[in-house]
Amino acid sequence: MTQVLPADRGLRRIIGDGESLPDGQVDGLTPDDLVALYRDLVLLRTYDERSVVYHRQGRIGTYAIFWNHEAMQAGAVFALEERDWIFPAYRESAIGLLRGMPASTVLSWWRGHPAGWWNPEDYGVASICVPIATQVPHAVGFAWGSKLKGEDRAALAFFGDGATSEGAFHEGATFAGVMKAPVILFCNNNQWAISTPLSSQTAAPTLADKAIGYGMPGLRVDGTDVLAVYEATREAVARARAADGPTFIEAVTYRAAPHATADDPSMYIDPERVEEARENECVGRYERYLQRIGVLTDSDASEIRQEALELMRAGIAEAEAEPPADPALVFEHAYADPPPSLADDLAELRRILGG
Ligand SMILES: Cc1ncc(C[n+]2csc(CCOP(=O)(O)OP(=O)(O)O)c2C)c(N)n1
Ligand SMILES: [Mg+2]
Repeated sequence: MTQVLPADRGLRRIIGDGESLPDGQVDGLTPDDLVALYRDLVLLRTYDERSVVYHRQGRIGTYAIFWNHEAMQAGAVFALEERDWIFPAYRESAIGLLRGMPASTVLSWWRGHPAGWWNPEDYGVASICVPIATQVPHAVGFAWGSKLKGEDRAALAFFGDGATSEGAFHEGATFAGVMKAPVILFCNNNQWAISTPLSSQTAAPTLADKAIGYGMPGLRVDGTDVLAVYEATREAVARARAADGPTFIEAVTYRAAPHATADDPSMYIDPERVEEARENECVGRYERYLQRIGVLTDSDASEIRQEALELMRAGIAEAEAEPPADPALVFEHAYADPPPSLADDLAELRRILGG
């Protein structure tokens, strides 16, 4: 039986600060890999920044901003193979872009349009879960099922610090440990669950400490260091492939943007911490690292940014070109035998929409 040790409380870090903190490196990553990872970060950052603008222009609905979460998302996905599945929450809504999903699909999701629905099998990306932590048991069940079928697949569930207080997280993590499911439980600890701080969420010194209770290793990384995230996830994937079971990763950051476009964090957040997080934001931090080690020039960087911007412009144009959805869809798929009152509700909706 593998011995599970308490989590190391120190934060794993690879990227230095260009001054007193030296840069490290990750074995096995070529210069092309390093640039590919940068491309992923820029794609996510551009998606996120454009989405906030599109929201303000009334072109998408309420949007969960993930600014400064890109390193956790891109670093973790980079450690997976195509056959491995990703189980996102709303904070990782654009994760499919890293698997070739069109930007218009994700934008349509935020427009509440059925063109935003995808077949998870096409991308190895499950549906976005908004109910907190519900994707954890989905990922664990998927991973355990894959193991029973003798497939060599891992699953990775993304969730937040707040999710670790939910029953669904506890059930999923317990199951994963007992069944030795090949799953990675990836917690983006941004230290807030809307306005609830981490200190109200748990009395545990770290979230990674929870892992020992489920019989799995807990790794703790700097969530704004894409290379540290990648390396930790790669270790977790190796454990999953070696039939050693699940791993819990706590990636620590500080939420540098509102919870969502409908939130006003000035009521509760510490502006100095936000300022500090914005100065140390993950895309710029990685860009400076790549420039220090001579892998990225300014013109490469601006070309990559331009490409991402064009992809987004094309994506929103495509999403907006979709014909309006039939309002009846709101009522479909809810009941096998719909109650008669739904017909009245639909008629009222059609009247309001003028259809
Ligand atoms: C089961 C459930 N309860 C409450 C909510 C309302 N809610 C939406 S986001 C959120 C905070 C979640 O925080 P965290 O897990 O830290 O994720 P983050 O938003 O910080 O990425 C809550 C409580 C919900 N969506 N689902
Ligand atoms: Mg959180």
